[in-house]
Amino acid sequence: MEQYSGNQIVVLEGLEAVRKRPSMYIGSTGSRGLHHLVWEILDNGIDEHLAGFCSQVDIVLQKDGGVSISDNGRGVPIDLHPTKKIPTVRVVYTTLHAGGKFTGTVYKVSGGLHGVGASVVNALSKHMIIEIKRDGKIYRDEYVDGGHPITKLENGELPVVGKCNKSDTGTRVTFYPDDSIFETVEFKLETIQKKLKEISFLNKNLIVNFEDEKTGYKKTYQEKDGIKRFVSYIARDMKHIHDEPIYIEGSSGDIEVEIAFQYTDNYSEQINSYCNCINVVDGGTLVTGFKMALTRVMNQYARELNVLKEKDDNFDGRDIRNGLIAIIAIKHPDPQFEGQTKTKLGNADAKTAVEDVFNLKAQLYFDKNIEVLKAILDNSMQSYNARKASDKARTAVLKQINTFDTISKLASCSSKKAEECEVYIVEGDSAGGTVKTARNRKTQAVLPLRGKILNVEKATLDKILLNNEIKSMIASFGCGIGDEFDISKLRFDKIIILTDADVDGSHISTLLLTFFYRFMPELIMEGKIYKGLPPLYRVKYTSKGKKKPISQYLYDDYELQQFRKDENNKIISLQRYKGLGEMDANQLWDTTLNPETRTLARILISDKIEADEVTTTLMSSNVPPRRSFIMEEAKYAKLDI
Ligand code: 0RA
Repeated sequence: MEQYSGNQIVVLEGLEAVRKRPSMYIGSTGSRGLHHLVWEILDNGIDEHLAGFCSQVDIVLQKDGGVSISDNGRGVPIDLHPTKKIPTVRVVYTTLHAGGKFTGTVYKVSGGLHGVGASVVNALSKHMIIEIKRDGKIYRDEYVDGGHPITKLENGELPVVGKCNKSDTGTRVTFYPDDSIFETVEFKLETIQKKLKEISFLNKNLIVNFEDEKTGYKKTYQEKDGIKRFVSYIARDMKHIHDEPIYIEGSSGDIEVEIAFQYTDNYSEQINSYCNCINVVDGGTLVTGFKMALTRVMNQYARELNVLKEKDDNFDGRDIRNGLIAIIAIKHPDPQFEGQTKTKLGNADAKTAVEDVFNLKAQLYFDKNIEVLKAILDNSMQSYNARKASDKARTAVLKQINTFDTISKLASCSSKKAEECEVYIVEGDSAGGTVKTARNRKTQAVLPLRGKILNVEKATLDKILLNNEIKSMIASFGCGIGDEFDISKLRFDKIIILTDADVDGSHISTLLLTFFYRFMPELIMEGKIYKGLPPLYRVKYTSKGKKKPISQYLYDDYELQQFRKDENNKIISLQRYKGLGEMDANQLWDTTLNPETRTLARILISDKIEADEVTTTLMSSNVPPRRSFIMEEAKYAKLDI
């Protein structure tokens, strides 16, 4: 400790705590945590911009591994701190601030969610330099090994290291992340670019310069149209319902509100919200206010323009948000972040502020832009009609389901105890007939499907509910579909798909699994879906030492191959089953239905595939999600007769 000047011991204890448990302050010591350091220092410059004193920030990734972030704000105060008796700047960069900011009096609004404070960055850096331009002078303070100051004070003040123009003010922070703490100290260009782009969208009057000294790459970010451009950017590859994003702004009390939105022909909605430049991922009051105001205003117009007739219901909020891309950005003097991850805004006055601004300004806009308004109302009407159609279809199907016993092709089982019952979904009436004869009537139900079922990959719920095979399944299972699905009502413990072992059969299986996955996914998640595995061959043979010929079923080509290798066996005849229909009831019972001897494969979805799919879906709305099902390793039951 002796190498460091003495009077800092107390404050350094705080920074020691940060070094001991960095993750508590910055989330992780991986790449994410590393970039957090940059965001933290950047935030301070942006706060100075929000306060109205800074028009530019410069970020440089230096050749020597350091990062420097400069702003042309007022410069961090260097005067003697009244209680600590050291320059204020040193207090700022070596004291852990509760909440992290120069809160309250200095800044009206402040980011402060990253909010751990610049001292945390210092604590996690092996070297940090602060340079300040104020009053025509340049000051410099320097720290090593996690915040130990090495600059000698002169009468308690920082030394002046140079001169500048009186009007030239600002702060430059340069830091070198400690490679004994971070798993990586490599900054990612892409991550930084994305952040700087977001910052410039959210601060339309700010100039952001970036330079990577290692590669010579330079870029200036400035988005004079702010969040309006942000919306255009998000919607850049989508088809628009109207040309330009709509932009409105205003304030309510000391809360400033900006909203930009545009409608696309997508079926989803995307609302991103920010409070004091912090992305409030889980929304909260500001999003609620927006949704409520949007619904109210659009329903009002729909009535005025007679888009909705007297007999019609109001638009549902979802009808109105179909295809919507929106950014809501507010500035709040005292944001309250809630939830486990502090990513939801809780201030009730934010809701009223957004509602007030939207009510007033959106109407001013729409009154002047009737064509845009009509296009949006038309879009809402389409969603409204689609929703009504699918509600109607669902109600109709549910009604039919009440009388299903008379219409369904299901051959029921006599037991009503779901835990002992199973249903075989069988391809075609003829195989269905054999299974019906062969089964155990007490516990095994049979549902024959006629030919192929509808491919539901692209169909909407109202379309698929018109399909008879699907209706039979919904009726037979008894647990509803889609939003109203309730697995506790399922009438069977196992749903067993039984198809021929050919191309058609495997196609039917895939269609069934796709249907389950899209409309009754819990059936798969809960492991209720199985594939029955009928044998592919029946072999008659004589074996050394045995007089009588023996019959055996073989379930796949591999088994046949193994069987042929056994020199004790002499094959008399080999039958290949092309379909279930070639087996008689007894054979079918023995090989495929008898729980003691049959082979079933449970259908699961592998995590990896699911993860791939999420990515694909997020990456492009046009690519249908890839899907794949895997079968749990099947236990092969061998059967001698
Ligand atoms: C407190 C008071 C004043 C400026 C700042 C903080 C300030 C902090 C940072 C951090 C990075 N850049 C900054 N720029 C300014 C204002 C003091 C005055 O009245 O001049």
